[in-house]
Amino acid sequence: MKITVLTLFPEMFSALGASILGRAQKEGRLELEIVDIRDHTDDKHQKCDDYPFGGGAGMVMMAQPIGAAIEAVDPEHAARRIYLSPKGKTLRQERVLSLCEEEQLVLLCGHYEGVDQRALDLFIDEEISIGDYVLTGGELPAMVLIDCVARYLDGVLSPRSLVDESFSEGLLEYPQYTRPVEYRGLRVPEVLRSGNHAEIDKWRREQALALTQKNRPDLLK
Ligand code: 4FL
Repeated sequence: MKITVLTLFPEMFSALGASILGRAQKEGRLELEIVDIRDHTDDKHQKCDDYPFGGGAGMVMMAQPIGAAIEAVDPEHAARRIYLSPKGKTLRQERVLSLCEEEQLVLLCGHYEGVDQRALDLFIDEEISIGDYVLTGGELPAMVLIDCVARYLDGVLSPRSLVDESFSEGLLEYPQYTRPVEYRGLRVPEVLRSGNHAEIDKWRREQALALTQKNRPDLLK
């Protein structure tokens, strides 16, 4: 999959060279292109934001540099074009899975008080929020989306972890333990060392259900 990010802060994306995402890129399953919106401005001072018509606090990102950047990276509109925005539909795992089917994504990161609506009307397919909070910009949400999608690209994640994820079907994950058997007086639950896989599955389901009831009762409805 190819993901193009349009941002005023390209240096923020250096984090994506690390870990599993770095490997996915080296092995060619993920291609990341980070584009500086400022490189596409017509303005002689490279201005990309301006005061809002109608007044109000803060600045608005101008349509022209965004339009020029998008048309430069995706001239045929081959990509799914997404604007990361607190006004979008909240990202859920089902949407992550369906986005994995796309060959190409363009992610627009907003800043300041928002983006000129005409840039969204003309160039964006969909707005996605990563949660009900406001950040300084769309860069971290874009990285969250990239991370969610990348772990499903072939080989990024072991198949075993994917199986276990669906095993807990809509519930929160059960608690995990590794060696040693005792740490600061706390022991690994005996059932997990019993070798009885029916009992282990039963225990994990009960734990997952109890945890979901406690922290996310909305998921049980
Ligand atoms: C985007 C917040 C997506 C949550 C400020 C600019 C945001 C955001 N999800 N806050 N963009």
